[in-house]
Amino acid sequence: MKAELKKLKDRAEGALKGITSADELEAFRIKYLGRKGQLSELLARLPSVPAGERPETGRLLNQLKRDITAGFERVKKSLAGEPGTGAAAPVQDLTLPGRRPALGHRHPLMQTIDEIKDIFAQMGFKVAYGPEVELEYYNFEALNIPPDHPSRDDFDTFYVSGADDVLLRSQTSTVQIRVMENEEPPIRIIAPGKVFRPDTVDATHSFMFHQIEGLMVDEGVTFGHLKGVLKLFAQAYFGPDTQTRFCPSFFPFTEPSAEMEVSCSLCKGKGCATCGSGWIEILGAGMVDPNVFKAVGYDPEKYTGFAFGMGVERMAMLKYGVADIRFFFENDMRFLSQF
Ligand code: 2NL
Repeated sequence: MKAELKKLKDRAEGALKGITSADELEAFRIKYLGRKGQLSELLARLPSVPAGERPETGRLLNQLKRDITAGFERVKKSLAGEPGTGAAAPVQDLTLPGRRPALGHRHPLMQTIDEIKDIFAQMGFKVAYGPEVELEYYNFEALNIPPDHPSRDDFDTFYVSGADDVLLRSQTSTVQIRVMENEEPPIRIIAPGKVFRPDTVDATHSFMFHQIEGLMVDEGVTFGHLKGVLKLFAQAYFGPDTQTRFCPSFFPFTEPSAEMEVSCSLCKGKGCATCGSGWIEILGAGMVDPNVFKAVGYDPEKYTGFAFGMGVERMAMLKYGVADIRFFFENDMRFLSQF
């Protein structure tokens, strides 16, 4: 009996060392400490031990039960992560698949801005930024829009309270004026950013949207340069088969002014439900008005330049077939995660 007690002690100690999970620990408890476990089995045989040895054997049995129970408790604590128990470290199953972090990506409008920036970068245009809250001077006067000019109605809004000459910019031309004030030609820049207008929100309008304006100024810049640069841009953005055409238009800051249209990529210019006529207007442009050059201190007899402006939302909607501008601002993951 004594020899069996010793064997049981060794087996239990050995088994405890190999335990790495709560399931294994529970199996150990049932096997050694359970009602039908190996300790109970020996205890049940106590009556058959010769009477002289019985008290001693009983004592040893109780001692063994305490030892095994203590070992069990020690492993239980260490499995629960309690430090300082000297037993096995907290168990980690290295075979479990990892938890993938939820990775985001840039907003589709920022992706569109990046793409357009890259195209113009290839033609030598640098990127310029400026404030979204502007002085009336940069938003209007410097752009040849005097206080009584009717085109102010399209832009006049979102004045900052407490000042009558501070407003949210209605186009990023303000940035280009600031660059021209500080640098001499040659100038080749694009200015992306948020702009604000008094438009009622619908599927194609928003009181806030993103614009990319561009400006090239040097001696001898012509309308031919304007057409060439913008045609190359349209073919890089919409595909090499894209046709372009220029229609007369008006902007206070350019003269002459034009709108550029591209052939519809869906119907190849034949006319369809999306484009109607086969042509889609994508941007406004023109030769910089001499009055703008005078405002920034450039000699309009020496320098000429062209400028253009396009809506980023519109460019993204045309390319990806987005039907409503509001999708860009609702932050619905079902929309955003498609890009
Ligand atoms: C549009 C049209 C345009 C410009 C923006 C510009 C800037 C300077 C001087 C002259 Cl500094 N012009 N910008 C010119 C023509 C059109 O934008 O429809 N934008 C959404």
